[in-house]
Amino acid sequence: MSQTIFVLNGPNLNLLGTREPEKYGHSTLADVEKLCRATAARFGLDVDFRQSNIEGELVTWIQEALAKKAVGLVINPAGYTTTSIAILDALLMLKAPVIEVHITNIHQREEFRHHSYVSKAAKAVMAGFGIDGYALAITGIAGMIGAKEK
Ligand code: CA2
Repeated sequence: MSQTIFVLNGPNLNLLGTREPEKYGHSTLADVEKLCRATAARFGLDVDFRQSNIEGELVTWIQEALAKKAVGLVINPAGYTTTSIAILDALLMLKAPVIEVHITNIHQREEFRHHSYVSKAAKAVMAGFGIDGYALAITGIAGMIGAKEK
């Protein structure tokens, strides 16, 4: 049976690579998806990769990850990081490891970006590695679930 990691991306990340490259780099979200698929494939894992600008849609997808028995979930909640108790509540229902990813180091930025509700449900947080943070998160999940490199 296939083992799937959900990779969810929050608001505005559909525009990655088109604005503020000095902060976020030049890679697009399609590049991030490719990187996630390639990293997961090394461990024989599948990726379900999605982006939404709508909080409730992200909540529904987290519930879907639970229903479909995803082996892990990577989330860059973007602007919902600091506001969304609904996303936190959904993530708290998952038994599978949740990894929070931020492309930038949120702790080096404005004070309002420092507090994350999502961190309460995260096994680990990657911040400041650029898009490599997604690959590191997937490698981390592979280790946590005992998936061996093929
Ligand atoms: O560093 C991250 O990954 C963030 O989650 C990105 C969010 C920001 O609100 C968080 O504080 C940190 C912003 C995502 C904006 O998406 C972009 C759109 C166009 C170009 C670059 C980023």
